[in-house]
Amino acid sequence: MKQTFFCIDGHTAGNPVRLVAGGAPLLRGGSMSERRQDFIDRFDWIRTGLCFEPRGHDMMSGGFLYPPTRQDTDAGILFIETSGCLPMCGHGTIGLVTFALEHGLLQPRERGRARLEVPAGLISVSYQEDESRVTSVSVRNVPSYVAATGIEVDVPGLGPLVVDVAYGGNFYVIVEPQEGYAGLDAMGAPRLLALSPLVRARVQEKIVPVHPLDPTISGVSHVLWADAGGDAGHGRNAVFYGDKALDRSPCGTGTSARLAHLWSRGRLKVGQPFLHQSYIHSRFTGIIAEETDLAGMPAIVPLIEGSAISTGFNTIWIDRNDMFWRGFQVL
Ligand code: PYC
Repeated sequence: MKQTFFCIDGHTAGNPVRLVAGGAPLLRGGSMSERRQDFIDRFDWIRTGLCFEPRGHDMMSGGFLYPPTRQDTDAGILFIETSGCLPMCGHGTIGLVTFALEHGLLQPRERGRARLEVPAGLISVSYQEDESRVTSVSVRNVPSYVAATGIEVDVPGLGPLVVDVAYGGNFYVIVEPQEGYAGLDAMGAPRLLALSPLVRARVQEKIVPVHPLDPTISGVSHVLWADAGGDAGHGRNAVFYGDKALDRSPCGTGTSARLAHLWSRGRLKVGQPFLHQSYIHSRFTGIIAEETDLAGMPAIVPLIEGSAISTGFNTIWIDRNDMFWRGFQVL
């Protein structure tokens, strides 16, 4: 038996986005968080089949659009990625919304804006378009906050580090330059890839953050190596996710977590633009739209702006006779 998926492939600021426009399974649940749990329980093979080799690769990321579960939203998004089904993905949202609008798969009630449900909560997007393309998307993300500070870890091959944990739709370890970490270029991609799982594991031994409103969102999943931006921006970062992925984009949920982190330290104010570069120097602009309260905790509402490019249609089938129908990773 084959199951066929009609996809629009592309990238947001260099990181892959695969919009699965046909072939989405029917999901149970009254919210995207419940649908995410149902997908994880019954259909995770679709994620691994489409994201892992041989149909995907270490960085593969994407999602499905679903009908909304509420009357006041335009659509729901379920994210899939090599690391799992994320509660929220910023570069994914920018890409999925861009491709869906360009191909008439998303038709918001109000031109230029859409309200969307994601597993992490409600978000909204505003977008700019010319005759044939969506030229930029700004995501008003879920409330973001700092979950823990001053965590001391001893990382084999690196030594002691002091790190913080912040939430921007996923929980991030944030590593700022310090004695053991002189910055992105001093470290280089191969060392970032080798050290990040160790940093994440050491932090996971010390803290398991849980979202105050949704206990299904828990645990530190991503590592954000922060750096100064140089002449071209206010900051640069490299985000590690899954087992072998270094985000090619500046990472939307990572940038959200970083905005909350800088704000909590008094280094960024509401309304102040933060031009954030990725490891490969692609860019998002982050801005704190407002301060808020999340279950009694000080938090911010981030806006993340960027753009995406589609690269083609991709009809993929998963054939149960293929010994690699679930996909594989080489770790
Ligand atoms: O843009 O939020 C993001 C993201 C998460 C993982 C990779 N990119």
